[in-house]
Amino acid sequence: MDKVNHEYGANQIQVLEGLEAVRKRPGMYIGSVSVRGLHHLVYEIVDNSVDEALAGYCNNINVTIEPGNIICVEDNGRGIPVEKHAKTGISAAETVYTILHAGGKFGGDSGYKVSGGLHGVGSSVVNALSEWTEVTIQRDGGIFQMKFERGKTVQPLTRIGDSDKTGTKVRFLADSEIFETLEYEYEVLEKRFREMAFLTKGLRITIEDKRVREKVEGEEEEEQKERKADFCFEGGLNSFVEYLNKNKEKIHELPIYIEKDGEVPIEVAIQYTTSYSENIYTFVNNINTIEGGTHLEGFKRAVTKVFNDYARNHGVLKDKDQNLQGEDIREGMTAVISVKVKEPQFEGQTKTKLGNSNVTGIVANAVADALSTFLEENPNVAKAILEKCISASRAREAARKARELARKKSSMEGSTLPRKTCRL
Ligand code: 0R9
Repeated sequence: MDKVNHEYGANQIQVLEGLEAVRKRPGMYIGSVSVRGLHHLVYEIVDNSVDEALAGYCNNINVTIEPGNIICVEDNGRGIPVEKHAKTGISAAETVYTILHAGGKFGGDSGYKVSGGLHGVGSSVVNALSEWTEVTIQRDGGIFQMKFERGKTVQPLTRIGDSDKTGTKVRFLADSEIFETLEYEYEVLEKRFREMAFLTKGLRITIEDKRVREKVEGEEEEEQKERKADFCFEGGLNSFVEYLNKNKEKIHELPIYIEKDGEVPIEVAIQYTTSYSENIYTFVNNINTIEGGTHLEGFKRAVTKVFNDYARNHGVLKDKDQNLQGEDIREGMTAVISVKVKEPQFEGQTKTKLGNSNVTGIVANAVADALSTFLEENPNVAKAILEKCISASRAREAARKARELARKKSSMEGSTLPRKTCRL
Protein backbone atom coordinates (compact mmCIF):
# COMPACT_ATOMS: atom_id res chain seq x y z
CA MET A 1 0.00 0.00 0.00
CA ASP A 2 1.63 3.21 -1.10
CA LYS A 3 -0.25 5.66 1.11
CA VAL A 4 2.39 8.26 1.99
CA ASN A 5 2.47 9.98 5.38
CA HIS A 6 5.60 11.80 6.48
CA GLU A 7 4.10 13.29 9.62
CA TYR A 8 6.28 10.93 11.56
CA GLY A 9 9.89 12.11 11.82
CA ALA A 10 12.99 10.42 13.16
CA ASN A 11 13.25 12.96 15.95
CA GLN A 12 9.98 11.79 17.51
CA ILE A 13 11.61 8.63 18.75
CA GLN A 14 12.47 8.49 22.42
CA VAL A 15 15.79 6.95 23.28
CA LEU A 16 15.97 5.25 26.62
CA GLU A 17 18.26 2.28 27.25
CA GLY A 18 20.55 -0.40 25.75
CA LEU A 19 20.16 -4.10 24.84
CA GLU A 20 22.58 -5.87 27.18
CA ALA A 21 19.81 -6.24 29.77
CA VAL A 22 17.71 -8.21 27.29
CA ARG A 23 20.43 -10.83 26.65
CA LYS A 24 21.10 -11.11 30.39
CA ARG A 25 17.45 -11.62 31.37
CA PRO A 26 15.57 -12.73 28.23
CA GLY A 27 12.68 -14.20 30.25
CA MET A 28 11.77 -10.74 31.48
CA TYR A 29 11.16 -9.61 27.91
CA ILE A 30 9.77 -12.66 26.11
CA GLY A 31 8.44 -14.78 28.99
CA SER A 32 10.76 -17.77 28.56
CA VAL A 33 13.58 -19.22 26.45
CA SER A 34 11.56 -22.31 25.58
CA VAL A 35 9.78 -22.83 22.26
CA ARG A 36 7.10 -20.45 23.59
CA GLY A 37 9.62 -17.64 23.86
CA LEU A 38 10.98 -18.56 20.43
CA HIS A 39 7.51 -18.16 18.90
CA HIS A 40 7.19 -14.88 20.76
CA LEU A 41 10.02 -13.45 18.64
CA VAL A 42 7.95 -14.04 15.50
CA TYR A 43 4.83 -12.53 17.09
CA GLU A 44 6.77 -9.40 18.07
CA ILE A 45 7.86 -8.73 14.49
CA VAL A 46 4.44 -9.58 13.03
CA ASP A 47 2.80 -7.34 15.68
CA ASN A 48 4.72 -4.38 14.24
CA SER A 49 3.28 -5.12 10.80
CA VAL A 50 -0.20 -5.55 12.29
CA ASP A 51 0.15 -2.14 13.97
CA GLU A 52 0.94 -0.70 10.56
CA ALA A 53 -2.21 -2.43 9.24
CA LEU A 54 -4.29 -1.06 12.12
CA ALA A 55 -2.96 2.41 11.29
CA GLY A 56 -4.41 1.86 7.79
CA TYR A 57 -1.17 1.62 5.79
CA CYS A 58 -0.65 -2.12 5.29
CA ASN A 59 -2.88 -4.95 4.08
CA ASN A 60 -0.41 -7.78 3.43
CA ILE A 61 1.99 -9.67 5.72
CA ASN A 62 3.99 -12.69 4.59
CA VAL A 63 5.71 -14.96 7.10
CA THR A 64 8.17 -17.63 5.95
CA ILE A 65 10.08 -20.22 7.96
CA GLU A 66 13.16 -20.64 5.79
CA PRO A 67 15.49 -23.65 5.90
CA GLY A 68 17.68 -23.48 9.02
CA ASN A 69 14.84 -21.97 11.10
CA ILE A 70 15.36 -18.49 9.70
CA ILE A 71 12.25 -16.36 9.99
CA CYS A 72 11.31 -13.86 7.30
CA VAL A 73 8.44 -11.38 7.84
CA GLU A 74 7.53 -8.94 5.08
CA ASP A 75 4.85 -6.24 5.06
CA ASN A 76 3.64 -3.67 2.54
CA GLY A 77 3.32 -0.76 4.98
CA ARG A 78 5.04 2.63 4.82
CA GLY A 79 8.42 1.16 5.73
CA ILE A 80 10.26 2.00 8.94
CA PRO A 81 11.45 5.65 8.78
CA VAL A 82 15.02 5.87 7.43
CA GLU A 83 15.98 9.49 8.17
CA LYS A 84 18.58 10.43 10.76
CA HIS A 85 17.42 10.46 14.35
CA ALA A 86 18.11 13.78 16.06
CA LYS A 87 19.28 12.37 19.40
CA THR A 88 21.17 9.23 18.34
CA GLY A 89 22.65 10.59 15.11
CA ILE A 90 21.90 7.23 13.45
CA SER A 91 18.90 6.33 11.27
CA ALA A 92 15.49 6.02 12.91
CA ALA A 93 15.35 2.39 11.75
CA GLU A 94 18.69 1.51 13.39
CA THR A 95 17.61 3.35 16.53
CA VAL A 96 14.48 1.22 16.76
CA TYR A 97 16.54 -1.97 16.38
CA THR A 98 19.40 -1.13 18.74
CA ILE A 99 17.90 0.91 21.55
CA LEU A 100 15.38 -0.60 23.92
CA HIS A 101 12.20 1.46 24.28
CA ALA A 102 12.83 3.47 21.13
CA GLY A 103 9.62 3.08 19.23
CA GLY A 104 7.89 5.99 17.54
CA LYS A 105 4.32 6.42 18.60
CA PHE A 106 4.40 3.21 20.57
CA GLY A 107 3.33 4.24 24.04
CA GLY A 108 3.56 7.95 23.27
CA ASP A 109 0.77 10.49 23.54
CA SER A 110 -0.15 10.65 19.89
CA GLY A 111 -1.36 7.10 19.58
CA TYR A 112 -1.07 3.66 21.01
CA LYS A 113 0.11 0.23 20.01
CA VAL A 114 -2.93 -1.95 19.95
CA SER A 115 -1.73 -5.31 18.74
CA GLY A 116 -0.32 -6.24 22.14
CA GLY A 117 3.24 -7.42 22.56
CA LEU A 118 6.05 -5.54 24.16
CA HIS A 119 4.82 -2.00 23.63
CA GLY A 120 7.28 -1.03 20.94
CA VAL A 121 10.39 -2.69 22.30
CA GLY A 122 9.72 -5.79 20.16
CA SER A 123 12.16 -5.06 17.33
CA SER A 124 15.13 -4.37 19.60
CA VAL A 125 14.34 -7.39 21.80
CA VAL A 126 14.21 -9.70 18.77
CA ASN A 127 17.48 -8.17 17.56
CA ALA A 128 19.17 -8.65 20.94
CA LEU A 129 18.09 -12.32 21.08
CA SER A 130 19.04 -13.21 17.49
CA GLU A 131 22.34 -14.54 16.16
CA TRP A 132 21.78 -12.19 13.24
CA THR A 133 19.07 -9.86 11.94
CA GLU A 134 18.70 -8.29 8.52
CA VAL A 135 16.21 -5.47 7.87
CA THR A 136 15.33 -4.25 4.36
CA ILE A 137 13.15 -1.18 3.93
CA GLN A 138 11.55 0.21 0.79
CA ARG A 139 10.67 3.84 1.28
CA ASP A 140 11.27 7.32 -0.14
CA GLY A 141 12.17 5.89 -3.58
CA GLY A 142 14.95 3.66 -2.27
CA ILE A 143 15.81 0.24 -0.87
CA PHE A 144 17.69 0.44 2.42
CA GLN A 145 19.32 -2.37 4.37
CA MET A 146 20.96 -2.84 7.78
CA LYS A 147 22.46 -5.90 9.50
CA PHE A 148 23.08 -6.88 13.12
CA GLU A 149 24.74 -9.68 15.07
CA ARG A 150 23.50 -10.38 18.60
CA GLY A 151 22.07 -6.85 18.70
CA LYS A 152 25.24 -5.11 17.48
CA THR A 153 25.21 -3.22 14.18
CA VAL A 154 27.48 -4.83 11.58
CA GLN A 155 26.07 -2.83 8.67
CA PRO A 156 24.37 0.52 9.38
CA LEU A 157 21.40 1.46 7.24
CA THR A 158 22.68 1.70 3.66
CA ARG A 159 20.86 2.56 0.45
CA ILE A 160 21.27 -0.49 -1.80
CA GLY A 161 18.91 0.34 -4.66
CA ASP A 162 15.88 2.18 -6.00
CA SER A 163 12.24 1.28 -5.56
CA ASP A 164 8.89 2.95 -6.04
CA LYS A 165 7.30 0.56 -3.51
CA THR A 166 7.06 0.78 0.27
CA GLY A 167 7.38 -1.92 2.92
CA THR A 168 9.58 -3.62 5.50
CA LYS A 169 11.24 -7.05 5.43
CA VAL A 170 12.85 -8.55 8.54
CA ARG A 171 14.88 -11.79 8.53
CA PHE A 172 16.41 -13.21 11.68
CA LEU A 173 17.97 -16.34 13.14
CA ALA A 174 17.20 -16.77 16.84
CA ASP A 175 20.28 -17.21 19.01
CA SER A 176 21.04 -20.82 19.96
CA GLU A 177 23.06 -19.47 22.92
CA ILE A 178 19.79 -18.10 24.34
CA PHE A 179 17.01 -20.50 23.28
CA GLU A 180 16.55 -24.14 24.31
CA THR A 181 15.39 -24.96 20.80
CA LEU A 182 15.25 -23.20 17.44
CA GLU A 183 12.61 -25.56 15.97
CA TYR A 184 9.45 -23.56 15.28
CA GLU A 185 6.16 -25.44 15.45
CA TYR A 186 4.39 -24.63 12.21
CA GLU A 187 0.89 -25.45 13.54
CA VAL A 188 1.29 -23.09 16.51
CA LEU A 189 2.33 -20.19 14.26
CA GLU A 190 -0.41 -20.99 11.73
CA LYS A 191 -3.10 -20.93 14.44
CA ARG A 192 -1.85 -17.61 15.78
CA PHE A 193 -1.80 -15.95 12.35
CA ARG A 194 -5.26 -17.29 11.46
CA GLU A 195 -6.48 -15.72 14.69
CA MET A 196 -4.74 -12.41 13.93
CA ALA A 197 -6.29 -12.32 10.46
CA PHE A 198 -9.78 -12.94 11.93
CA LEU A 199 -9.16 -10.09 14.38
CA THR A 200 -8.06 -7.61 11.70
CA LYS A 201 -10.74 -7.56 9.02
CA GLY A 202 -9.35 -7.48 5.48
CA LEU A 203 -5.69 -8.05 6.48
CA ARG A 204 -4.03 -10.84 4.49
CA ILE A 205 -1.49 -12.93 6.41
CA THR A 206 0.31 -15.77 4.68
CA ILE A 207 2.60 -18.34 6.26
CA GLU A 208 4.83 -20.85 4.56
CA ASP A 209 7.19 -23.44 6.02
CA LYS A 210 10.09 -23.96 3.59
CA ARG A 211 12.14 -26.13 5.92
CA VAL A 212 13.13 -29.51 4.58
CA ARG A 213 11.33 -32.14 6.61
CA GLU A 214 12.63 -35.56 7.43
CA LYS A 215 10.57 -38.32 5.88
CA VAL A 216 8.31 -40.10 8.35
CA GLU A 217 8.54 -43.90 8.00
CA GLY A 218 5.85 -45.29 5.70
CA GLU A 219 5.01 -41.84 4.34
CA GLU A 220 5.58 -41.05 0.67
CA GLU A 221 7.25 -37.69 -0.06
CA GLU A 222 4.23 -36.37 -1.93
CA GLU A 223 2.02 -37.41 1.01
CA GLN A 224 3.62 -34.77 3.26
CA LYS A 225 1.02 -32.15 4.07
CA GLU A 226 1.86 -28.80 2.54
CA ARG A 227 2.69 -26.32 5.24
CA LYS A 228 1.33 -23.17 3.69
CA ALA A 229 -1.70 -21.02 4.51
CA ASP A 230 -3.28 -17.81 3.34
CA PHE A 231 -5.66 -16.01 5.70
CA CYS A 232 -7.82 -13.04 4.83
CA PHE A 233 -11.29 -12.60 6.30
CA GLU A 234 -13.49 -9.80 5.09
CA GLY A 235 -16.05 -10.93 7.70
CA GLY A 236 -13.65 -10.42 10.65
CA LEU A 237 -15.14 -11.81 13.87
CA ASN A 238 -18.21 -13.13 12.01
CA SER A 239 -15.85 -15.33 10.00
CA PHE A 240 -14.17 -16.33 13.28
CA VAL A 241 -17.39 -17.66 14.90
CA GLU A 242 -18.42 -19.33 11.64
CA TYR A 243 -15.04 -21.07 11.61
CA LEU A 244 -15.45 -22.17 15.25
CA ASN A 245 -18.96 -23.47 14.49
CA LYS A 246 -18.13 -25.11 11.16
CA ASN A 247 -18.92 -28.63 12.38
CA LYS A 248 -21.89 -27.68 14.59
CA GLU A 249 -25.63 -27.39 13.95
CA LYS A 250 -26.53 -23.71 13.93
CA ILE A 251 -29.68 -22.29 15.57
CA HIS A 252 -29.57 -19.16 13.41
CA GLU A 253 -27.74 -18.71 10.13
CA LEU A 254 -25.87 -15.41 10.51
CA PRO A 255 -23.86 -14.42 13.60
CA ILE A 256 -25.06 -11.47 15.67
CA TYR A 257 -22.45 -8.77 15.11
CA ILE A 258 -21.78 -5.83 17.43
CA GLU A 259 -19.25 -3.08 16.81
CA LYS A 260 -18.76 0.13 18.76
CA ASP A 261 -15.98 2.70 18.56
CA GLY A 262 -15.09 5.03 21.41
CA GLU A 263 -12.74 5.09 24.38
CA VAL A 264 -12.66 1.28 24.34
CA PRO A 265 -13.44 0.03 20.79
CA ILE A 266 -15.48 -3.17 20.98
CA GLU A 267 -16.24 -5.90 18.46
CA VAL A 268 -18.36 -8.96 19.25
CA ALA A 269 -19.80 -11.82 17.20
CA ILE A 270 -22.23 -14.38 18.61
CA GLN A 271 -23.80 -17.49 17.09
CA TYR A 272 -25.84 -20.20 18.85
CA THR A 273 -25.61 -23.88 18.06
CA THR A 274 -27.44 -26.94 19.40
CA SER A 275 -24.35 -27.82 21.48
CA TYR A 276 -24.61 -27.98 25.29
CA SER A 277 -21.41 -26.10 26.02
CA GLU A 278 -20.45 -22.43 25.89
CA ASN A 279 -17.53 -21.37 23.79
CA ILE A 280 -16.40 -17.78 24.40
CA TYR A 281 -13.06 -16.38 23.21
CA THR A 282 -11.88 -12.99 24.41
CA PHE A 283 -9.11 -10.74 23.11
CA VAL A 284 -7.57 -7.51 24.32
CA ASN A 285 -5.39 -5.71 21.75
CA ASN A 286 -5.35 -8.98 19.76
CA ILE A 287 -4.00 -10.94 22.77
CA ASN A 288 -6.06 -13.99 23.72
CA THR A 289 -7.18 -13.35 27.32
CA ILE A 290 -7.73 -16.99 28.22
CA GLU A 291 -8.43 -16.13 31.86
CA GLY A 292 -11.16 -13.66 30.84
CA GLY A 293 -11.50 -10.49 32.90
CA THR A 294 -13.55 -7.32 32.97
CA HIS A 295 -14.53 -7.38 29.27
CA LEU A 296 -15.96 -10.89 29.69
CA GLU A 297 -17.76 -9.82 32.89
CA GLY A 298 -19.41 -6.92 31.05
CA PHE A 299 -20.42 -9.17 28.17
CA LYS A 300 -21.97 -11.83 30.43
CA ARG A 301 -23.81 -9.22 32.49
CA ALA A 302 -25.35 -7.64 29.36
CA VAL A 303 -26.36 -10.92 27.73
CA THR A 304 -28.10 -12.19 30.90
CA LYS A 305 -30.02 -8.95 31.36
CA VAL A 306 -31.04 -8.48 27.73
CA PHE A 307 -32.40 -12.01 27.22
CA ASN A 308 -34.31 -11.92 30.54
CA ASP A 309 -35.79 -8.49 29.76
CA TYR A 310 -36.78 -9.62 26.25
CA ALA A 311 -38.32 -12.86 27.59
CA ARG A 312 -40.41 -10.93 30.16
CA ASN A 313 -41.48 -8.17 27.75
CA HIS A 314 -42.60 -10.72 25.16
CA GLY A 315 -44.42 -13.07 27.57
CA VAL A 316 -41.90 -15.90 27.23
CA LEU A 317 -41.28 -15.62 30.98
CA LYS A 318 -44.40 -15.05 33.13
CA ASP A 319 -44.51 -13.11 36.42
CA LYS A 320 -44.37 -16.37 38.39
CA ASP A 321 -41.31 -17.64 36.49
CA GLN A 322 -37.80 -17.23 37.79
CA ASN A 323 -35.22 -15.42 35.69
CA LEU A 324 -33.07 -17.43 33.32
CA GLN A 325 -29.58 -17.87 34.72
CA GLY A 326 -26.47 -16.76 32.85
CA GLU A 327 -25.39 -20.36 32.24
CA ASP A 328 -28.82 -21.18 30.65
CA ILE A 329 -28.39 -18.26 28.28
CA ARG A 330 -24.82 -19.16 27.35
CA GLU A 331 -25.48 -22.85 26.64
CA GLY A 332 -24.76 -23.43 22.95
CA MET A 333 -23.31 -19.94 22.55
CA THR A 334 -20.14 -19.39 20.52
CA ALA A 335 -18.84 -15.86 20.88
CA VAL A 336 -15.71 -13.86 20.16
CA ILE A 337 -15.14 -10.61 22.03
CA SER A 338 -12.36 -8.24 20.97
CA VAL A 339 -11.62 -4.96 22.74
CA LYS A 340 -8.86 -2.40 22.34
CA VAL A 341 -7.61 -0.93 25.61
CA LYS A 342 -4.98 1.84 25.75
CA GLU A 343 -3.26 0.79 28.95
CA PRO A 344 -4.33 -2.77 29.60
CA GLN A 345 -3.68 -4.26 33.04
CA PHE A 346 -3.16 -7.99 32.79
CA GLU A 347 -3.66 -10.10 35.89
CA GLY A 348 -4.00 -13.77 36.79
CA GLN A 349 -1.62 -16.69 36.79
CA THR A 350 -0.70 -16.39 33.12
CA LYS A 351 -1.24 -12.62 32.95
CA THR A 352 -4.10 -13.16 30.51
CA LYS A 353 -6.94 -11.71 32.60
CA LEU A 354 -7.99 -8.13 31.89
CA GLY A 355 -8.13 -6.08 35.09
CA ASN A 356 -9.21 -2.59 33.92
CA SER A 357 -12.42 -2.07 35.91
CA ASN A 358 -13.89 0.66 33.63
CA VAL A 359 -14.10 -1.87 30.77
CA THR A 360 -16.93 -3.88 32.45
CA GLY A 361 -19.48 -1.08 32.19
CA ILE A 362 -18.36 0.06 28.74
CA VAL A 363 -18.71 -3.45 27.28
CA ALA A 364 -21.96 -4.13 29.18
CA ASN A 365 -23.62 -0.94 27.84
CA ALA A 366 -22.45 -1.44 24.26
CA VAL A 367 -23.52 -5.10 24.16
CA ALA A 368 -26.86 -4.44 25.91
CA ASP A 369 -27.82 -1.63 23.49
CA ALA A 370 -26.88 -3.51 20.34
CA LEU A 371 -28.21 -6.90 21.42
CA SER A 372 -31.61 -5.61 22.55
CA THR A 373 -32.01 -3.77 19.22
CA PHE A 374 -31.00 -6.93 17.35
CA LEU A 375 -33.56 -9.09 19.20
CA GLU A 376 -36.37 -6.57 18.58
CA GLU A 377 -35.48 -6.49 14.88
CA ASN A 378 -35.04 -10.27 14.54
CA PRO A 379 -37.89 -11.89 16.51
CA ASN A 380 -37.44 -15.30 14.84
CA VAL A 381 -33.81 -15.49 15.94
CA ALA A 382 -34.78 -14.25 19.43
CA LYS A 383 -37.46 -16.96 19.66
CA ALA A 384 -35.12 -19.74 18.53
CA ILE A 385 -32.41 -18.72 21.02
CA LEU A 386 -34.88 -18.33 23.90
CA GLU A 387 -36.32 -21.81 23.25
CA LYS A 388 -32.79 -23.16 23.66
CA CYS A 389 -32.25 -21.11 26.87
CA ILE A 390 -35.55 -22.30 28.37
CA SER A 391 -34.75 -25.91 27.60
CA ALA A 392 -31.32 -25.43 29.26
CA SER A 393 -33.04 -23.88 32.29
CA ARG A 394 -35.52 -26.81 32.53
CA ALA A 395 -32.70 -29.34 32.24
CA ARG A 396 -30.76 -27.53 34.97
CA GLU A 397 -33.83 -27.46 37.24
CA ALA A 398 -34.56 -31.17 36.58
CA ALA A 399 -30.96 -32.07 37.39
CA ARG A 400 -31.13 -30.04 40.61
CA LYS A 401 -34.36 -31.82 41.66
CA ALA A 402 -32.89 -35.23 40.83
CA ARG A 403 -29.79 -34.42 42.91
CA GLU A 404 -31.95 -33.25 45.82
CA LEU A 405 -34.06 -36.40 45.67
CA ALA A 406 -31.00 -38.62 45.58
CA ARG A 407 -29.53 -36.78 48.57
CA LYS A 408 -32.81 -37.15 50.55
CA LYS A 409 -33.04 -40.81 49.65
CA SER A 410 -29.50 -41.55 50.77
CA SER A 411 -29.94 -39.66 54.05
CA MET A 412 -33.17 -41.61 54.74
CA GLU A 413 -31.44 -44.88 53.94
CA GLY A 414 -28.70 -43.82 56.35
CA SER A 415 -31.22 -43.22 59.16
CA THR A 416 -32.87 -46.67 58.71
CA LEU A 417 -29.58 -48.60 58.82
CA PRO A 418 -29.29 -50.81 61.90
CA ARG A 419 -27.31 -48.99 64.55
CA LYS A 420 -24.09 -50.54 65.67
CA THR A 421 -24.01 -50.96 69.40
CA CYS A 422 -20.81 -50.70 71.21
CA ARG A 423 -20.35 -52.70 74.36
CA LEU A 424 -17.77 -51.49 76.76
C1 0R9 B 1 8.24 -6.85 8.78
C2 0R9 B 1 8.09 -6.31 10.12
N1 0R9 B 1 7.63 -4.95 10.03
C3 0R9 B 1 8.00 -4.02 10.90
O1 0R9 B 1 8.72 -4.26 11.86
C4 0R9 B 1 7.51 -2.67 10.69
C5 0R9 B 1 7.73 -1.60 11.52
C6 0R9 B 1 7.12 -0.49 10.90
C7 0R9 B 1 7.00 0.86 11.21
C8 0R9 B 1 6.30 1.68 10.32
C9 0R9 B 1 5.78 1.13 9.16
N2 0R9 B 1 5.91 -0.17 8.86
C10 0R9 B 1 6.57 -0.96 9.71
N3 0R9 B 1 6.82 -2.30 9.61
C11 0R9 B 1 6.08 3.12 10.56
C12 0R9 B 1 5.50 3.55 11.69
C13 0R9 B 1 5.29 4.88 11.86
C14 0R9 B 1 5.64 5.78 10.87
N4 0R9 B 1 6.19 5.34 9.76
C15 0R9 B 1 6.40 4.01 9.59
C16 0R9 B 1 4.67 5.40 13.11
O2 0R9 B 1 4.54 4.60 14.04
O3 0R9 B 1 4.31 6.56 13.12
N5 0R9 B 1 7.60 1.39 12.36
C17 0R9 B 1 7.54 0.86 13.60
C18 0R9 B 1 8.29 1.69 14.42
C19 0R9 B 1 8.74 2.68 13.63
N6 0R9 B 1 8.34 2.47 12.39
C20 0R9 B 1 9.54 3.86 14.03
F1 0R9 B 1 9.63 3.91 15.33
F2 0R9 B 1 10.71 3.80 13.51
F3 0R9 B 1 8.93 4.91 13.59
